[in-house]
Amino acid sequence: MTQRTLVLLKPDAVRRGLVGEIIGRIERKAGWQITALELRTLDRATLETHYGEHVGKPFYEPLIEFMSSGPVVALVVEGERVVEGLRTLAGPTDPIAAAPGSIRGDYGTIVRENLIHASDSEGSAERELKIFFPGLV
Ligand code: 3AN
Repeated sequence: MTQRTLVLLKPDAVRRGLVGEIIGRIERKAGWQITALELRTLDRATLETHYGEHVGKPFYEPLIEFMSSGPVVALVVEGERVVEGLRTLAGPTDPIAAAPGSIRGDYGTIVRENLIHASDSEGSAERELKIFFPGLV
């Protein structure tokens, strides 16, 4: 089943020079394709739309601050079961609980700075792709 998903390489991944490493892992999955890619600094309005479900949670403000602290790399990835596949590649939210071999498990320590965002369902992917790549058909 071909799908598409939104991936954000967060400011910690860019600052630490892990963009190539992470994109390489995505590229090496057979049949997956990167169909859009951009380095950009996110404004507050974009982040508030993206993270709307977390408004009011204690980690919300620090999350918005962190996500706007430097450029991110936004990507669209397409391919076989790519929504579920990228969540597996990323690992669970808490990098200490994430298995070695996953991106968060290999490179992360704290929950906020967990390197990568990947849409959590096909519905979220469509919603998030409209926010970050509104020109996409
Ligand atoms: P995921 O990115 O694994 O889907 P979400 O959507 O629950 O996780 O959370 C979005 C982002 O909010 C996470 N990637 C992380 O940066 C941050 N976050 C989530 N839960 C916490 C928490 N308990 N403490 C600090 N930051 C958090």
